[in-house]
Amino acid sequence: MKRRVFVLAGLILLLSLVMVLSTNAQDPTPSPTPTLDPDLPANYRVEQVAQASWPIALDWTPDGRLFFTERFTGYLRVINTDGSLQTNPVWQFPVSTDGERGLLGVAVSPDYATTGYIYVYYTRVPGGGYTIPVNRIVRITESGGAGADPIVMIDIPLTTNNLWHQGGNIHFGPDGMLYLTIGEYYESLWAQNLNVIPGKIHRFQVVGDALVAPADNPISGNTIFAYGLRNTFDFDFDYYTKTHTQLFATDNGPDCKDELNVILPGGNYGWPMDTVCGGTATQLPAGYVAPLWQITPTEAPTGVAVYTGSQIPQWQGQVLFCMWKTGRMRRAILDTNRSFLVGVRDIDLRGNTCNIEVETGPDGAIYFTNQDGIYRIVGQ
Ligand SMILES: [Ca+2]
Ligand SMILES: [Ca+2]
Repeated sequence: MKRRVFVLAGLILLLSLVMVLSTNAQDPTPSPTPTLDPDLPANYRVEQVAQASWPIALDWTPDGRLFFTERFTGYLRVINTDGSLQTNPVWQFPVSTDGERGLLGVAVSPDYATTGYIYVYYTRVPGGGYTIPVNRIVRITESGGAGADPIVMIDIPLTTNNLWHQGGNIHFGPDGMLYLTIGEYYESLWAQNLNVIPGKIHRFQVVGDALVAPADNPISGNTIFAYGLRNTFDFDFDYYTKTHTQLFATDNGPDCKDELNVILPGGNYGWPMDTVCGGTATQLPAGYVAPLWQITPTEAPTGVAVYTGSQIPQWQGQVLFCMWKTGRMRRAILDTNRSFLVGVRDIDLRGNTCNIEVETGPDGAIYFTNQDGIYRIVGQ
């Protein structure tokens, strides 16, 4: 038995080496790396942090409290440092939840300690001058578990038909800028149209109560950071490069080719030209960046986190991502230059599923969510 394991391990190593040599981030048709048996070191377990209804996104304040968004209730909620879930929501947003809309992203401001600012991204029900729903970023001021003073930072109008591909996550980068993922609203050509907001990752500078294009954005005077994206749900920054200017993001394929991408400033990720199901793309756009990894059949990748924690040190720097349809959590293993994929492995979640979000917590643990709650992987 042991011998068979060794032979298998040898084959896997050989296959991994072949993949290292043949997979290139610039290769327009990278081959999927095989996914191996799920793993998690034996001395780790998964515990539920809190029951919650569709927790979409997580972020922590410097004092260690965990804030999260609930898609359908419109509640921004908080878990205190003693682990107790505060009964009253911090704030309730008036959400439209048709299709893939709802209360989606949350990001604690880098200057939270002095301002109390927390940002969210949600789909507002008609009202406030709109006869149809609108996606927007709003900032509230939080103190003692209660919100106040909502300020609308940006509105991104929808049409009645734009039910799908809302994207929806916001995060502050190590550069202090606010990044947003937004799907193409199911209008595929919008992903290539630099005059519309959907189908992109945007990079904003917060100036007072406004979001503006930073002077060093890849397209002068434009908030677009990367484009050609179909429905990127989440992303995280590569804390293992000196500049942190690359980030990792999932993208949802149509009937084929889900992607994990390395997002570079100004990159064109090719949707819809690069994804021909059952055929080969013939006309790739200028500046095209091929995915780091693809998978068919689709599983709809969702949350992403570059693992920076201390609890599973051997996984530091690996890119964790979750799959909506299958509930799998995967880890992408990169080479030391952070540009080649060495392999992708499933993580054994001990019978739990990660359908929505994954993050590194301030305690160094891996946090993840599904429709029923928030969980974390901890040592025994
Ligand atoms: Ca693509
Ligand atoms: Ca995440």
